[in-house]
Amino acid sequence: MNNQKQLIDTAKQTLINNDLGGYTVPTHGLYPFQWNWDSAITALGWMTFDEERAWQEIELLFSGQWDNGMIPHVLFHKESDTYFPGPDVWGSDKKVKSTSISQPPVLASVMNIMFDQCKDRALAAQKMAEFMPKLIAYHLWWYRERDPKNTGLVVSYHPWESGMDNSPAWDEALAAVPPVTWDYQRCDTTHINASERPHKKEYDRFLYLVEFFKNNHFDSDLIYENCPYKVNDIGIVSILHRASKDLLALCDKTNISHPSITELNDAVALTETTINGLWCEQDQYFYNRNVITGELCKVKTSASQLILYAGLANKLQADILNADALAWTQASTFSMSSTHPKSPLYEPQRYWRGPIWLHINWMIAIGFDDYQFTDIAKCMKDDAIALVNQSGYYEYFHADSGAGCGGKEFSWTAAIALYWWL
Ligand code: 9WN
Repeated sequence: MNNQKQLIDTAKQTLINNDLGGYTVPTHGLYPFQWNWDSAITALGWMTFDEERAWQEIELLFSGQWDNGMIPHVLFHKESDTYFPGPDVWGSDKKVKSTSISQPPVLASVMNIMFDQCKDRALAAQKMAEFMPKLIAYHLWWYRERDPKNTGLVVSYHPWESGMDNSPAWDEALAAVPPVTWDYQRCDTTHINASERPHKKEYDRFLYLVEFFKNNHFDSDLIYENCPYKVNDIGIVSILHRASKDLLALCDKTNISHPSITELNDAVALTETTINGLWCEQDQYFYNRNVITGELCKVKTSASQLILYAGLANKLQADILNADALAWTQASTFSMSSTHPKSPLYEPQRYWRGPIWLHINWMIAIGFDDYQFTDIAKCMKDDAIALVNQSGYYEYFHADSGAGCGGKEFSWTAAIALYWWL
């Protein structure tokens, strides 16, 4: 058992060690660039001991924003040969080299927390004035480019965009994507045991999609029409929904008037009326949907619990999710595993097919707390603390043994510890 001071010092030192001069890599070697949602979460950790540095993290993230408003999922600020695929494969043609997809947009929710909690009010006000138009442009991009038919449910084009890369929820939709036919050399399995990473068959399709975006010149209309992989990702829908509400709250708090505020309000209202398209009456559960087939992806992953974080479940649905989650926590030693332990697709060590991810559980716990289900929220937090105490700041954790998996000295795990409970 570590003492509190040791844990805090190690968490801070993890962020400091992973700082590449204004942005924080998730971990050295395995992920040597700036990732979108990692950086947002990591800013919360920086905020607890260096507010200026926390704002800088966000500034660097905005530095890679595309003209159409998208904030890419990876910014390749500096070259590195320890990661694949790099900017050449993505066909990056922007000033800051980047990927051509985004990631779960938790940024506005993080900025809302930072605006409320930062002690240096002058700095917070100055940063907000600078960042708000960019943040609004990012959210407008999601609704305009990813929901051109106004369904209320944005689409995602790549499992990497979900941030939950090899989640079993994507298996069926991804199987319809052709594999690439060229040879390539992965780097991830040189850093990490292959049993904790996606299979080649998934990488073959991940790369096909990357090429597809490049071959279509990143043209949103063409990609929307022809992409062989299109899903309503419940994680992205939920995180975007809460973030849009936080963004609107930020506009109020900072007295920012913007011509698009009505558009954002409308988008939020629309999602509230259409979210039940992802509710399966038979299974009494929210699922992702394969937009190409119109079918729900009926695999139980914890991403669906983010619906509470979004505030999108009605009372009955929330009660059902709570009862379900209580049983879920009993099914593995630690909670909440990313795939239900009783699912035949559960693999407790393989990346997004079972392990526990603390930044996701932090969001899920907020959702349960918001709905007054405090027992489950407390259980998730206690288990998160136990995992770090046992294994340290790993990328993710084996839900049964509690062993640390994936990358070591991981930024978002350290940041979540600093912000959530230390
Ligand atoms: C691809 C950085 C990222 C996270 C994702 C996680 C993993 C990348 C990879 O690492 O994805 O984006 O190469 O495996 O799945 O959520 O943002 O930590």
